[in-house]
Amino acid sequence: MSSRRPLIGLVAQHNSSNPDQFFVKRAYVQAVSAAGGIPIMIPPQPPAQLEQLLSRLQGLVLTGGVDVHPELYGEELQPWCGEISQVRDELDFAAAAWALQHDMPLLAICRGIQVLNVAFGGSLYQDIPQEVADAVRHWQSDPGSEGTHEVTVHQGTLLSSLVGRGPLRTNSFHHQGIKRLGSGLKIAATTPDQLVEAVESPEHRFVLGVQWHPELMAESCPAARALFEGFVRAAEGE
Ligand SMILES: [Mn+2]
Repeated sequence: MSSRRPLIGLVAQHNSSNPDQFFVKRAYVQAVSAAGGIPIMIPPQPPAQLEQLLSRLQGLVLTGGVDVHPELYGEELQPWCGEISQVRDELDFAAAAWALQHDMPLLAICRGIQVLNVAFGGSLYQDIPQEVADAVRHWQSDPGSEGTHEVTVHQGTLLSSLVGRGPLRTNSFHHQGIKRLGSGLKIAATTPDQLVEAVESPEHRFVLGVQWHPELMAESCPAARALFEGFVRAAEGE
């Protein structure tokens, strides 16, 4: 670990049902700190100011949260789409675009992988139980520290270099998922129902999205820790 820890931006979470609050869940903060980074919350702010803030960071985490508005991937809003925050959408897509343009290490978690996919021109299922036949259970009632479905890690990927090639047991708290893969993204992991659970961008130094929540498993699972450690190492190389 370098003596000067990299600054890692955590995109603030926001729910339209509680619009006066920006927040970041504790587990993201703890996982980034434990991996050697300094976590900083990035709230919404004017675009030029946001860019100034991002330019001082060494890595970006797209955190979990509410659903992406389907108009951002060219589809009609369906009744089974969940809560949406326009404030959150604007912040996430602006921050993601900046990170991709400047090749800043980016770790995209849950909602984050969905934002990443849409930023690359892909689309989403608005509700997996409605739109995917024979899907495995992607919304668990067990605690987030426990894995409930198996994920196949594709060989020759950044993900496999971090966690190994064997299958992972991951938690699952999502009702949406990747439908059409964004152009330029590579699939790094799938569930037995063929849902995409991880993507990465080979054009960038470190752009990785996972559909599960490694921050909730970081204390108990070495493979979850390895994602944050690899990400912070990449940020140290900035
Ligand atoms: Mn899942």
